[in-house]
Amino acid sequence: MHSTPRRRAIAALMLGLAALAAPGVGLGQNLPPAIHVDRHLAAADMHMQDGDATAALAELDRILELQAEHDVEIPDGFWFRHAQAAWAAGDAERAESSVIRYLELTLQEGEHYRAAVDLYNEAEAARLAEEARLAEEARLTAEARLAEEARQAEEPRLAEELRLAEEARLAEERRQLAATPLAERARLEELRRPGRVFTDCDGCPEMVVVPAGTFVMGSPPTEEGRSDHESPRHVVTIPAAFAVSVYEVTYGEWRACVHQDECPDDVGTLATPDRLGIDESTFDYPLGGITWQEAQEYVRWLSRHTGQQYRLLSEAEWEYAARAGSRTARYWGESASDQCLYTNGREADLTCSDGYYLAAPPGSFRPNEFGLYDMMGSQMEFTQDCWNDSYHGAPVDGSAWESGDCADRVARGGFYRSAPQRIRSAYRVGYAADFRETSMNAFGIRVARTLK
Ligand SMILES: [Ca+2]
Ligand SMILES: [Ca+2]
Repeated sequence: MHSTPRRRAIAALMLGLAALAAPGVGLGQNLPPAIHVDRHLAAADMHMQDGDATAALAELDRILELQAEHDVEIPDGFWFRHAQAAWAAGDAERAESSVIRYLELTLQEGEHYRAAVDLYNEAEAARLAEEARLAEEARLTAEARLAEEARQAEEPRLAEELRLAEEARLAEERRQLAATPLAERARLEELRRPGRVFTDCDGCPEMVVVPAGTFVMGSPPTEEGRSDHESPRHVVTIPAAFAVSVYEVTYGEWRACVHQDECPDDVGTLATPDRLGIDESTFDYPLGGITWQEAQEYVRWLSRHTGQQYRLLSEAEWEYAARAGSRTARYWGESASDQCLYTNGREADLTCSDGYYLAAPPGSFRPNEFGLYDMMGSQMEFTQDCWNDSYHGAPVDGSAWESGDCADRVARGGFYRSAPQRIRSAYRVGYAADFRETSMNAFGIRVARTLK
């Protein structure tokens, strides 16, 4: 582009304007630097009054530049004002170093001595807290990276084990089928038809057939809220379909056993029909406050009463039934955010409301893919298994683990006062077999039936 006289005139004008606009240059450039120091001090005061500490700090920093360029004297109290501005601007590190400069220069003689000591303490505490926060953040990041590496390292092995286990299960199923007479085969097929719902007596729990299958038990190292009790992850085969009670056992169902003098009458003190506002004649809410031993009495009675094999679920069966094909932390997904659609839990840590502080009637929320309600939340459910600290040596055929710490039994699923990290498919906890939780009636029963 050619430069015309007009263009040259405009360029000269712009240069002149730029020179006028540059601080410290132009009209005031011949003034002594000390006057500019006073100007910046005044501007800093104004910004502080306006609540703009960042702008105030920038003005005070200009004074430091002037000192470096022209060796002007730093005014009295400068470092205290600098520290105050830095503190107000959220820069605790600079606030601390500036207030130290102030105290070094003035010792105990400074006009702002007391306030400076206070600011020093505050800034130091803030810096230490920030350092601790950063260290914790770095630790968590490193931990998360290691967990992710561990998860990725075990995924291929688990996938291969799962494939082989499923193949073996199907081969065994075909072998058994071939060895079964035709009429018997038809009876078994109907008996074990997944999703079939039945009741074995008036007042017995409603049952649903859960299919045979294979699954990965335990939580991945990356799962939020997990504990080491939930590892190592391992593949479990559930060799045959079995039935699981659709809901947790209710007070009404328990009363049927009580009426025959085979179950104790004195369980459950908190979630009474009166307190829950439920019609007392129905007793239609989850039984709570029972011991593992009483749960055994109930399934023994149910077996005698119906002539069928009722029992508690093994821990592996429980997790298989709860997951219902899902591999996420919860059967509705990875996060707790949808919990209120699926169960009754403690709402304090959630962003949703499930509408129940105490127990909720069965069927108040959505079931999982197997048609089971409240596997998690509502009542904590005892399983048959003895407590073991980890899954090292755990059975992989779906049977109950009857060795280990057998004074304690495994309970699953969390309950209506549990925090979200306990309302996960893999969460497990051990309680004494004779422990009765009376403050919140926290333990209930879900039953299983063998299908033969
Ligand atoms: Ca609730
Ligand atoms: Ca439950």
